[in-house]
Amino acid sequence: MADEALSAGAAARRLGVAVTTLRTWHQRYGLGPSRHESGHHRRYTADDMDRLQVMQRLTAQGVAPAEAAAWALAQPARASAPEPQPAPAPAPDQQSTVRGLTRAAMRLDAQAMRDILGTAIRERGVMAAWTDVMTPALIAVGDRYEATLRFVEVEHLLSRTVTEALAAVQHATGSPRILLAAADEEQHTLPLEALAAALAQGGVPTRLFGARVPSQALLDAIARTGPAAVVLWSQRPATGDPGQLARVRDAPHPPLLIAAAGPGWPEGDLPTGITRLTGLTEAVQLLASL
Ligand code: B12
Repeated sequence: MADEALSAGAAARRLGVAVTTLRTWHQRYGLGPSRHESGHHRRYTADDMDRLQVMQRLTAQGVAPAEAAAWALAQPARASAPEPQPAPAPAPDQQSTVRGLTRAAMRLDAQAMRDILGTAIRERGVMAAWTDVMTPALIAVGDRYEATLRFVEVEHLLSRTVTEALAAVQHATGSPRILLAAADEEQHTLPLEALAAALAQGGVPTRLFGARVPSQALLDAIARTGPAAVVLWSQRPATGDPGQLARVRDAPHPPLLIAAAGPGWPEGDLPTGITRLTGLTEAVQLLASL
């Protein structure tokens, strides 16, 4: 199709995607048609189609659309490079695991998800399974929801299955000195569950309180259990009120370490005495060393 330029409808048919998907890719990621013919809508050239094919392949594999689009836009044009290099992609083993998990989630196949997650945790350990397999699948599903406002059921079943897989990791024995909680009204807990499972695998017990812990309940739990460390997770700015952290710090017997984790906390300074955690590995290392 050297000189052929396709309408949006023809391009969508050739790729097997909806025209609305092409429009979204155009508006959000700049993957639009580039040939202009007077009196006509713009048309998709061979180079445009190459880029769309990369976008389609990577998103089908579970790569987040923004990242897939970056690879697609980085494709060399045919004229300047007669043999375009295929877009580099994550390592095949990890890539196919993420693809398998994302596809199983899309078809609501909980058993297949359980099998994939169980194997990933067994073979890679919790930390790599979370970072290399669960996180990309969750982000892909979240992006799909954001782009379409559909597949909430997929997000729920995937979350539930991730929770089950992480909870199946054997608990560490001993008296827990680490308290893990989500901020008030915060329903996102999976990263905390990954943290609890990773610490358990390293023999460190924790108390995981889970979602939506009101400030006063958190203070009561601290007073009753006297933890050495408290990690408070906020996923969304709506729940990242730093006042919650300051109240823990000002408790009569504050923990040695008070950590704010998650993208919901404000980017600038947090109240004095609060440690910010930005990744699972860092969090495990710090907490295990206490
Ligand atoms: C699963 C999920 C849910 C599940 C949560 C289930 C559970 N038990 O946790 C359910 C269905 C409940 C849910 C609900 C909602 N969700 Co939701 N959800 C997600 C999803 C798909 C994954 C969340 C997750 O676990 N992320 C963890 C990892 C995968 O992502 P991350 O936090 O960006 O990771 C970074 C860091 O946090 C760090 N990191 C990763 N792991 C760890 C671990 C530790 C210990 C540390 C320190 C750091 C760390 O590394 C990453 C790179 O920087 C995200 C999509 C996404 N992109 O995250 C949406 C997402 C977070 N949800 C979103 C929204 C809007 C909602 C709802 C408001 C939807 C609604 N309209 O009702 C509600 C929230 C209600 C509430 N009061 O909280 C938005 C948030 C947008 C925003 N910034 O405000 C997102 C981003 C989806 C989207 N693209 O629109 N959600």
